Amino acid sequence: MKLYSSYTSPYVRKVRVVAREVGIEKQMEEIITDPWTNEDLRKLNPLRKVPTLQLDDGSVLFDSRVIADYFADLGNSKLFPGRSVWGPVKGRWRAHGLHALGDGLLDAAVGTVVENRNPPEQRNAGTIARFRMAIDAALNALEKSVTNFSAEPTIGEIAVGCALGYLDFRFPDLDWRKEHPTLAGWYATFSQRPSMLATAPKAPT
Ligand SMILES: N[C@@H](CCC(=O)N[C@@H](CS)C(=O)NCC(=O)O)C(=O)O
Repeated sequence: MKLYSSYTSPYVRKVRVVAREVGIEKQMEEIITDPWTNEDLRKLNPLRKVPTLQLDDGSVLFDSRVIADYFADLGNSKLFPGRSVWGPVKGRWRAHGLHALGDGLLDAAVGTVVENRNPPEQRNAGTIARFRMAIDAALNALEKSVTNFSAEPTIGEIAVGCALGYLDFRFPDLDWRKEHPTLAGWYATFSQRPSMLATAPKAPT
């Protein structure tokens, strides 16, 4: 299978981390592409985004949530706590809720980066302020809930780890650790996992 990816996308990083956590990373070939300019990517994914996964039978999966779930299935892992005949597996909604919060933090951070690529006179200050409020509130919510994080990571912890890594990569002046010391302590350990070390973002493009 082929993973259309980039070295800097945090959504791609999330699926790369999952692939390594569940041990299927050698089954995929990575094709580095620029989703902003590669119109051929749209033939696979009408949204022209990375990550996009093409399976060996030619079928295509996107976005990162779907690809990560697919990888977890392939690796027969419990990263996405599911359902049993007795109902939701313990921790199911905590993990999925944390995944949504991590992705939402990413959406606000990536949205800010994209907005700031516009010439200064075209940037929307209101949009940037709205994203900033979401980033700050998400960090505060994570600081409150980090003591409930699972010691054995789920997709929720992975999404949060990738989001914090992205803040360090693109917002080095944010200093989020100062106001969120417990989260910072968790991330100091989480970021040393082999899957995180192997997928650290490369220089900004
Ligand atoms: N919700 C999507 C977001 C993916 C996404 O926005 N990827 C960015 C790179 S960070 C992209 O490909 N952007 C190209 C575009 O928006 O045209 C996911 O989780 O996969």
